Amino acid sequence: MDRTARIIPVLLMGLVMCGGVARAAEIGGEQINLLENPSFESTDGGKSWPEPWMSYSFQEQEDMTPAEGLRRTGMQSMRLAARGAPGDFEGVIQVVPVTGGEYYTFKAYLLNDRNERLGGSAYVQLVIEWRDKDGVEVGRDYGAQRDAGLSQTRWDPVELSEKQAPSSAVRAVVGIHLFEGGQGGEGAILVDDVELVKTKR
Ligand SMILES: [Ca+2]
Repeated sequence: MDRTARIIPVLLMGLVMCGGVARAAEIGGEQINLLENPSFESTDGGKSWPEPWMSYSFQEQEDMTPAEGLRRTGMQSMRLAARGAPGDFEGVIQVVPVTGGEYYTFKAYLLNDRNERLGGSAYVQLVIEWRDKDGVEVGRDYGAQRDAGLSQTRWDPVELSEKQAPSSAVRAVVGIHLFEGGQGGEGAILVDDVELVKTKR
C-alpha cells in the first residue's frame, strides 16, 4: 500500500468506518482485548505496515515505523519519532466498535528510545475519541502526558482507566499520539502491547 494512503487528517477520522463486529468483552471472566494486532506485528518480518493500525500526522510528514529489536513482545514494536515541528503531532490509531454507556480501559506500554531519547518539548499521550453513528465526535478522553522522563530500559505501562463511552457513541478511535509541543520535539518513543478492554463499574 502506498504509505501516503494511510495519512488520515484528524478531521477526517470520523469517516473511518469499521466493519468489525463488536466482540464479547468477557469470556469466562477473562477480559478480551478489543484491538486487533495489539503488538504491532507484521506478517512478513516487518516489511509491511502492521494492519489494521493506521497512521496520521497533522502537518508535516509523519515518522512512524515498525521497530525490530526494541520490542516488548513479538518481533517488533511501533516507533514514533519527533520531527522538530513545533505545534505538530502524529499518531497511530485503530477504530473499534463500542457500546454507549459502557466503560473502557485503554492501555499501552511505552519505552524511551535509548538511541534517540525523547526531548525538546515533545510528549506522548493516549487519546480516545468517541464517535456517533454519523462519525461525529461526541467526546474525547486524554491520558497523562509522558515526556523525556520515560524510562529507556523498562517498558512503562500507561493507562486511560474506566472511561465511559457517551450514550450515542458507536465506535472509538483509540490512539497513541506524539505531540511536538511549542518548541518542537526530538528523539523517539516505542509503543507495544496496546489493549482496549470493557471494564465493569
Ligand atoms: Ca510487538
